[in-house]
Amino acid sequence: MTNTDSDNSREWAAQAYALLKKRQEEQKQELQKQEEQKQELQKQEEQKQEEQKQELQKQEEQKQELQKQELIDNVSQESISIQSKISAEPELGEFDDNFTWSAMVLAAQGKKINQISIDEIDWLTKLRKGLEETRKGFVTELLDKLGDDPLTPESLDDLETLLIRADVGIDSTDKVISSLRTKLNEEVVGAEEGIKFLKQELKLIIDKPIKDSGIDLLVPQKGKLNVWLLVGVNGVGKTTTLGKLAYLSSRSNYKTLIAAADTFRAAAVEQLKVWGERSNVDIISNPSKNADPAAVVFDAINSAKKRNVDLLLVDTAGRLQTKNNLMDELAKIKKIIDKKVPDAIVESLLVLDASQGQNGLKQAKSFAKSANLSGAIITKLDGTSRGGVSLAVSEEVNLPIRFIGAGEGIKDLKPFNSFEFVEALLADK
Ligand SMILES: Nc1nc2c(ncn2[C@@H]2O[C@H](COP(=O)(O)OP(=O)(O)OP(=O)(O)O)[C@@H](O)[C@H]2O)c(=O)[nH]1
Ligand SMILES: [Mg+2]
Repeated sequence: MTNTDSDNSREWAAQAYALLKKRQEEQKQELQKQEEQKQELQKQEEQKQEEQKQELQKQEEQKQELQKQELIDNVSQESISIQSKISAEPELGEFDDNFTWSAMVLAAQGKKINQISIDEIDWLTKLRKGLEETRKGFVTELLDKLGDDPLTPESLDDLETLLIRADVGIDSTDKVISSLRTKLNEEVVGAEEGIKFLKQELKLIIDKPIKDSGIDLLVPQKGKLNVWLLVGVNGVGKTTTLGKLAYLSSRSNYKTLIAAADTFRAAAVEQLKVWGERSNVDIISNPSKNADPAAVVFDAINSAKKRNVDLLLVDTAGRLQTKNNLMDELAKIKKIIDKKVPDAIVESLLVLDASQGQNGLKQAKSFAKSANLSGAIITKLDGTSRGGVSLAVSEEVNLPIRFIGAGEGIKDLKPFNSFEFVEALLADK
């Protein structure tokens, strides 16, 4: 964005802010009314639960019974903590630098004032804040080094080091640096122009696998069963991401169903239930211990067919006894889907934790070899200094990034937008 663009956009942002503020005040009154009703209902529910609990306690005679109760308490405590993470609604913050930057990014994509929402501003603010750590060791240092002087071969060496340090990966870094070198040989490149060129180059890298896939934005195809498998090693955010996807999908009026195919971890189904309730999506699970994940998927497909489901989201285990088991299990799940619904549109989405940097990239490569992946979802972009790994995933594993997550809330996942990502990665503050 140039200076003149910035001035116009600031004015634009101020108008947008005033409009959103007014809209929010009206909504607040309505929300307060709803909140009071909700609290009243909750009070009644709590009373009912308290009565039920007392009744249950009376029946507890044996020690075994007491232990069972303890287990239930543990699970519901976990549920409460997940519930509190996922229910935060965005509020219009101050008219500050965050707002202005977010509004400018929206304006640069052709959005009109009355088309923007607090949700979008909130998301972009989160993304920019989330990538702050990555930027700190990168853009800030780069701008300091460049000053207002034109780029030199030495500043390209500095840039090379900084890109590698931000986990952008060797291949992507080589590509960007050699394009810049060619440009430098042809003309004088000022600092601002250099950054603009860098943004373009990074965007090209991220966009390539997306373009190659022929699908710009991954959405369920209507009239067919779409099955999205969420795969990845343990703890990367598969279940959380699935919960956020269920919310996005049901809110966009796709008939959605969840298959709880992580039968390895005991609390996985309970964790999913909380997300399912929050997004109003049903879950197919098998309560028996060590149930076969492929059998859960089998049941879920039957149910999805009966209910005319658009999107079936499948949660899978991240940890099994060995890595081979994990791959075998995924293959078995795939086989069941192919056999039962050969015309289903299947997406195998690798969930990657950005904070794992190059380690995550290694995981991606080994999954890509055996799991026939069709896309990636990058999570935990909030507060990591390794956000650059997204570029390495695009360049070195050739996977289109489909969604990104930057927080534990239900709304903290959005379809991937390469323009917004690169703007946030190279924002100048
Ligand atoms: N900060 C942050 N935390 C996240 C994000 N996504 C997930 N988490 C957290 O990461 C932790 C692990 O998330 P899960 O969704 O349980 O991960 P998983 O891959 O399903 O884990 P397993 O089922 O054990 O393999 C939880 O504490 C989540 O709240 C994110 O985008 N940002
Ligand atoms: Mg999980």
